Amino acid sequence: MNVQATIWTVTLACIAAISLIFLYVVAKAGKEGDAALIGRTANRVRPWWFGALVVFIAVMTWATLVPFPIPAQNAALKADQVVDIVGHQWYWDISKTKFKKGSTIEFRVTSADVNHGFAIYAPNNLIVAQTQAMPGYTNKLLHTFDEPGTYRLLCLEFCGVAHHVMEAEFEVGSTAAGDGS
Ligand SMILES: [Cu+2]
Repeated sequence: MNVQATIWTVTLACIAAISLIFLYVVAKAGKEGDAALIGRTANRVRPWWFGALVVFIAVMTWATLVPFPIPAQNAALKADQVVDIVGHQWYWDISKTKFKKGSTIEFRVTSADVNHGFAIYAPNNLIVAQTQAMPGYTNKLLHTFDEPGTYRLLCLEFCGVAHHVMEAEFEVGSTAAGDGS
């Protein structure tokens, strides 16, 4: 199972668990209980729930942010190529669209008008990298193209009536970077 499918499955499991707790509370609502007993039990259990919640949040944060997907924005990045991307209503201005397999590309992404979402889809239609294209600001995105094929660039943020036509393509050749060709 890939990362996206795993996260999706975990999310669905959590939604199911919360729904079950909700249904349990609804089913129990309106029934009389021993107020003193409920108070004592809740006080005993609460620190453990709180501790478990802190551990859960720490583990999930670590699991979803390592490796951290955003490169250092103010440092020089070790990329094979730098590609400039400018989002427009409603097209992408791209300085280079053909890369070699295994090459690490630094995308410098900005916008000429409104906010756009810059997202690269692999040939199997899964997102492999994304960042915001913002007017007056350049976001750096680093991605290594390990698999050859046709990658699609789509806008992820609604930016006007023709948002859906903001498509472009990257071609990643089967020749590896460093072959000298
Ligand atoms: Cu858009």
